[in-house]
Amino acid sequence: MALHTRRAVLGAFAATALAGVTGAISVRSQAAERVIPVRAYKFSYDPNELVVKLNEPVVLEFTTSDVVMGFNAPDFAARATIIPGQTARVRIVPNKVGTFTFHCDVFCGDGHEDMDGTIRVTA
Ligand SMILES: [Cu+2]
Repeated sequence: MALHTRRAVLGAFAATALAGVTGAISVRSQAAERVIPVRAYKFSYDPNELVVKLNEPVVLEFTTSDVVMGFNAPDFAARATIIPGQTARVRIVPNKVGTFTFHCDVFCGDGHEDMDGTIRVTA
């Protein structure tokens, strides 16, 4: 095989491989759910108001570098234990419009009782 022919073959292969990757990404983004990163601190969440749309599934991703904390949203039967160095994922499908409270349900220190936030579900 002449050198220039081999290059052309390799080029075609690279283009095909790239198209495959691009295709995979676009398929994935269509199916991917909205992710909301939430950082937990002693004794707050950032952000502490999560605004989501009715019936649009979201994945909350909790991280912390402080101590073990919790997330509990009783209106959506959702909870997680947030462990330093790990990511805790909670999937919620907001099925009602309104403002709902979530709170920390793992005792994490003196400010624990005030550690809360809201999920605002809009139509
Ligand atoms: Cu706590």
